Amino acid sequence: MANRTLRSLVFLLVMAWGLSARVFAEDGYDLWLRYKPLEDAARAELHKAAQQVAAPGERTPTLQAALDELVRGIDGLAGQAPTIAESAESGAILLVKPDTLPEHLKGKVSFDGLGGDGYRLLSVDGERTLIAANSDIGLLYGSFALLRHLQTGGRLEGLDVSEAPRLQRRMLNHWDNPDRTVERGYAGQSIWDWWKLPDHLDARYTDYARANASIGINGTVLNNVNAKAEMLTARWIAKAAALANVLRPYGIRVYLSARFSAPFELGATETADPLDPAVRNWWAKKADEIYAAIPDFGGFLVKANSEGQPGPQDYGRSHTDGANMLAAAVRPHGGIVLWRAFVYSETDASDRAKQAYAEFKPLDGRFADNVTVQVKNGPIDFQPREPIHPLFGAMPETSVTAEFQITKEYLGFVTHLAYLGPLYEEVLKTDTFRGGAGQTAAKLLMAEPLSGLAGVANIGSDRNWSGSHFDQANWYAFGRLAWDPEASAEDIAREWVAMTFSRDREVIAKVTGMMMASREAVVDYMTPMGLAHLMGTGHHYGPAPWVDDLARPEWNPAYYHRADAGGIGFDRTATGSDAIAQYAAPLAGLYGDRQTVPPEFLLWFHHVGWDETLPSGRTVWAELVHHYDRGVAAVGTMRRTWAGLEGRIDPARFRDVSDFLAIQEKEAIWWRDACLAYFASVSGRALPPGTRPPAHPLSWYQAQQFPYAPGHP
Ligand code: BDP
Repeated sequence: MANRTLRSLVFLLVMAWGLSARVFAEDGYDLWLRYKPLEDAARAELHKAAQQVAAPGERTPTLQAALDELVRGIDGLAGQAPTIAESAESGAILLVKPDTLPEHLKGKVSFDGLGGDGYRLLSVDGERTLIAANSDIGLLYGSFALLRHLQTGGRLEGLDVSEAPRLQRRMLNHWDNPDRTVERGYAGQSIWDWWKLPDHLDARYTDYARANASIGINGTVLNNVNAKAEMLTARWIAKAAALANVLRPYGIRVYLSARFSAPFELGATETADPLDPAVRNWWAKKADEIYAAIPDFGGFLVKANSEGQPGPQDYGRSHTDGANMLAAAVRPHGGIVLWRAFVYSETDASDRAKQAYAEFKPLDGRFADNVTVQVKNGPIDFQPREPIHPLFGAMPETSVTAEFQITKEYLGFVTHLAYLGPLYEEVLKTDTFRGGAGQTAAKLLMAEPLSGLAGVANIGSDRNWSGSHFDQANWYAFGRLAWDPEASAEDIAREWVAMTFSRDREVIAKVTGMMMASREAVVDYMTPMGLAHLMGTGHHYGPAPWVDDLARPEWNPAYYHRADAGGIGFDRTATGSDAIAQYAAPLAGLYGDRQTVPPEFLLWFHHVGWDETLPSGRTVWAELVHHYDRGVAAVGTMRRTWAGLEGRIDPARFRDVSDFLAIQEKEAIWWRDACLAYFASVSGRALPPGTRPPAHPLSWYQAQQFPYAPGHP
C-alpha cells in the first residue's frame, strides 16, 4: 500500500515537472519581449522603484497599451506587477506629456528635440522615473525603451536618455498573398488570416503590433508587391481596415501594394492608362473609399513594369505619369506613394545592374512631392553582398527610400544563421560621395523630405514568427536601424541576445560573436569576392553557377560570374558595361581601378585572370578556394561555439538552433563543393595542394532538383 502511495506520488511529481517544463519551455513566441526575472538584487530594487505606473490625462488606447506593457514587463522582471495609478506617488513610473506634467516638475523637464515620436527617460526626485514625450506614441516608444533598458541590465537610478527616430517612415513590406502564401517567405503562412478577416482578429495581430512598436516600426504594407487587383475591392478593404484598427494604437499605419492595372482588371475601365480621365477618377474614388474605412491609411506601394507586372509603360507613359496619378489620388487624404525602382527589362540588353539608374535618373524632379522612390540596397537584388545602389544620392530632387530584405531569400532561408545587421550597416555606412565626401547612405536617407526605410518582412505563422530563432534578430535589427540608421549592428546584436537568450555576459559575448561573423560566412561559402546570383533557378535554394540556358540572359548565374578559361568576374569598368560611371566620381574611381577596388567587390566590377596574384599572395583561383573553405570553416566554428553553450540556453531553443546549424554546415559544404567543382571545370585549374576535393562529380550537383523548395511564387 505504502509502495503504491509512493509510486502515485512519484508519478504526480513527474507529471507536474513535465507540465511545468512544458509551460516554461521557450518556443520563441515572446521574441525579445520575454521579461524574464532579473537577478535578486536588481529585482528587489525594481520592485521598490516601480510599484505604480501612472499616466495622468486622457487614457487613450495608445496610453493604455503603454501602461499594459509596463505592467507586463515589470511583472516579469521584478516578479510583481505594479498597479496603474492616476497620480504619481513615490516609487512610480510616470508617463507625461507637456500638458500633463505635474506642477512641481514644470520648467524642470525639457521636451526639446523629441519631436512627435521621441521620448525621454529621466529619474527625478530620486524616487520617480519619468517617461516624457510630446505624444502618446512617444510615450509608448519610451515605455518599450525603458523595458529594453531594464531587460539589458540597466537600472532606473540616474537615468537620463533622450531619443528620437531619425527617419519618418520605418516600414515592413509583407510579400503576403490573398491565399496566405508568402512570396520568399520561409516562416509558414501569412500571419494575416485573410479568410477569417475582418470578423475574427487573431490575438497574434496585437503581439505583432507590440513587437513592432517596441522597435519603432510605424508602417506596414500588408500585401505582396506582385499584387492582386482584388486587394482593392470593398471586401478586401474591410479586411485591411480591421487590421488597421488593431495596429493603430501601436502607431502603425497600414499601406497596400497596388496593382497598376486594377481598374481595368476589375472591369471598371477600358484601360489602365494613367492619363485617361476615367482611370484617374477610379483611383481618386478608390482612395476616398479606402480612407473612409482607414482614415490614417499610409498610401500605396507599387511595383510597375518590372518582372511582368503591369505599369504605365504599357501605355507609353512614364514612371512619373503612373506615380503622380496615384499620388494625386491619395494627396487629399495625406497619403503617399512608394514607387519601386526595382526594374529591369527583357528588352534592355544592357547590364542589369545599370537599368534602374538608367530609367529613373532622368525622371529626377518630376515626381510629385508625396512620392518616394523605393530603391533596393544594391543594384541587382538582395544578394549576400552587393555594392551600394547607384541611385542613392543621384536624384536630389526626388525623395528616396531604401529597401532592405529581412527575409533571407538569397542567404540560405531560415536554416542558415546569417545576422543581417552587418549587411544593413555596411550599406548605410557607405560613402556615396554625392555632393562631397561623408555623404553616407544613412545621411542621405535622413535628409530626404519623405524619409524612410522599408524591410521585406520575414514574419509568418510559425510559432517563433520568423521560422528560426536567429532570424528574429534580423527583424529586430531592421527596426532599430530604421529608428537610427547610424546605430551599430554589433550593439544591436548584443541587446537582442540579452533580451532573447540570456543576460549572462559570456553568453552574450559568444552569441554576439557568432552573429557578427555569420553573414560573412554566408558570403564566403556562397558568393565570395564580389560574385552574385549563383543560386538555383526560381527558388534560389542552393548552388547552380552552371545555369546558362534560361530565357532571359540576366536570369542565368553565368551572366553574373562570367567565368571562362581565362578568368572570372563582370567587367563593369569603362572597358566593359561601364556601370561604374553611374557612381559619383570618387566612388567610380575607387571601384573602377583594379588597385583600389575593395577586395569584396573585385569580381563585381572586374574580370580577372585566374592566375593573377592578389595582395594576399594567392592567385585569384586559390583565393576563391580559400574563401569557400573559410566560409565552411566559419560555420564549423559557429556550431562549436553554440555546442559550448549547452545548459546555458533553454533546451528547446538550444536544440532548434543546433539542428539548423547542422543543416547550415551540410549546405555550406554543398555550396563549396558544387561551386569549386564547377569553377574548376571552367578554369581548367587543379585545386591547390592540400585542398579537399568536392565529394561528388560536377554532374551530381547539377542533377539536384528542388521542386518543393519553400517561398517560391
Ligand atoms: C526578387 C524576388 C521576387 C520579387 C522581387 C521584387 O525573387 O520574388 O518579386 O525581388 O522585389 O528578389 O519585386
